[in-house]
Amino acid sequence: GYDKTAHPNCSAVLFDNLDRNPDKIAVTGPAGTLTYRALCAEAARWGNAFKAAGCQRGERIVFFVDDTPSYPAAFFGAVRAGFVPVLLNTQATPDLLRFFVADTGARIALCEAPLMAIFEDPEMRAAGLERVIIANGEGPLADGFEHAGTFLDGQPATLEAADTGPDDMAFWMYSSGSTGRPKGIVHLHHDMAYSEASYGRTVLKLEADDVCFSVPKIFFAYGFGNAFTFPFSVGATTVLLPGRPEADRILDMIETFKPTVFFGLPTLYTALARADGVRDRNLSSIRLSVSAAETLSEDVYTTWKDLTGKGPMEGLGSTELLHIYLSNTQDEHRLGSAGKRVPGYEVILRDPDGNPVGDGEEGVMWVRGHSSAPLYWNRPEQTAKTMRDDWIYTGDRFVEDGGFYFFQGRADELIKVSGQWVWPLEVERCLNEHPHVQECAVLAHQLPDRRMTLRAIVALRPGHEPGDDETTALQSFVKERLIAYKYPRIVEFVGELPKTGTGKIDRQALVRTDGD
Ligand code: 3SK
Repeated sequence: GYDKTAHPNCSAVLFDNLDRNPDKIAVTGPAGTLTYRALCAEAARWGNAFKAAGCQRGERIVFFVDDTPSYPAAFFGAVRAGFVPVLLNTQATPDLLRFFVADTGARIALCEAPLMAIFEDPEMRAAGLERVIIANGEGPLADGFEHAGTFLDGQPATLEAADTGPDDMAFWMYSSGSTGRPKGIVHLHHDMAYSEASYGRTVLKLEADDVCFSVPKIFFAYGFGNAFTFPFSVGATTVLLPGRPEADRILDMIETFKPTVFFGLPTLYTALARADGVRDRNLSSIRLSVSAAETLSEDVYTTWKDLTGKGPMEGLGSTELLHIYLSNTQDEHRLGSAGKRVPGYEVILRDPDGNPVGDGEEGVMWVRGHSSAPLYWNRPEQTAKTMRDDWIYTGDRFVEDGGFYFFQGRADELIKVSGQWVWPLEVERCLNEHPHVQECAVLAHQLPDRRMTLRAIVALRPGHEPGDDETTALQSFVKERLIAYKYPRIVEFVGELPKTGTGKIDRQALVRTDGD
């Protein structure tokens, strides 16, 4: 029963609550609490302020902000007025940020106060940026910068939605870009409503009295759905936490704000499951936990189940599709799988020639559904490669068993070691099962003589020391569990693996340090 014409402007996801339950708490957390009435009023002021700043329909505004109530206020205000927020990873380097400003053509940026130095770079101005609005700050500012309070001063607290249509551009996010520059992923006004009608309604099934807490940040499509689309669509509450997601802080937040639905990533569940004193914490408010993006180890799944009564419900999505299209459910769960097709999405596994694979055979996943981005901004070649007709080529390899899909690695990751094919992910999963391993990544590594081999980067659990004995033990473990030639010839030990701004293991950073 999804009719996209019913969704001409995605600010309705928030503003529909004015008729439904205006005095309910929409957002809460250490940076403040707002009811739906107050949040819509703030959003209207933001939309009016962007209009007063001369923004034109479809104009991009870059958002370089953390998870506080200012984020939904500015986001929903901008889209309601017909402007296009671009949600940026706040860990972007100055070079990347300059690229984002130039690529979006933004004149106006919204920036979290502690991050503002990055916008002082004169090249940002050269790229066309005129004004930087500082969220959650105070004190004197340089020319071209102004505090949100000044920007919003005197703006009316009501705003009619612009006459956008369901297929108009609403907001962008950037791909993390495993090769080359990130790509601007353009989402349309009806896309949020579609992810709510599919994953939201058929898998999550939130109620108005739910309290959602997404540790993955709003700029990440997963966090955006968890913190905005799903809770606001049913009038629930969302907990927003700015700053670094350290395990102790997250556990404190759970005890203080008592979320009923908790969203994380495998790296986070691993850190929480192994955090000191976690068994003494009160996690009883959580009725449902969700994990996405990468596969959770059995050990962490089981520990989280012991701690909260239920293991995380695993799913997989993409920024191109806006949210999750494969998921386990509370009733149907297979450990280690990304789950079944979410109603509303079609999935198909194809061989490299584009033909559907036979039953039980491995293939690359293609996905189709109405929340898919129609294009990458200004990137016709990449658009043609990924968005074919209305299908999205994911580049992820899967096998299907009884409707459940099992991730097998990326289509471009297969390497030949000693003349035989190996998927680094298979070795990584094996090492993760070793009782001394806290977390690890396994990468292809080219030796000086151009032969390929495997390099494992391993963080050990407390109480275990890096060294030759540990290296031999890990290599033997792989040889015994898999097959001899798959063992990692190189094992490096680190205290902790680097993470991307979205909380995944930062494989690019590991590749960059390769050979150091
Ligand atoms: O990585 C994922 O699984 C994911 C899930 C939801 C939305 C976006 C992404 C990338």
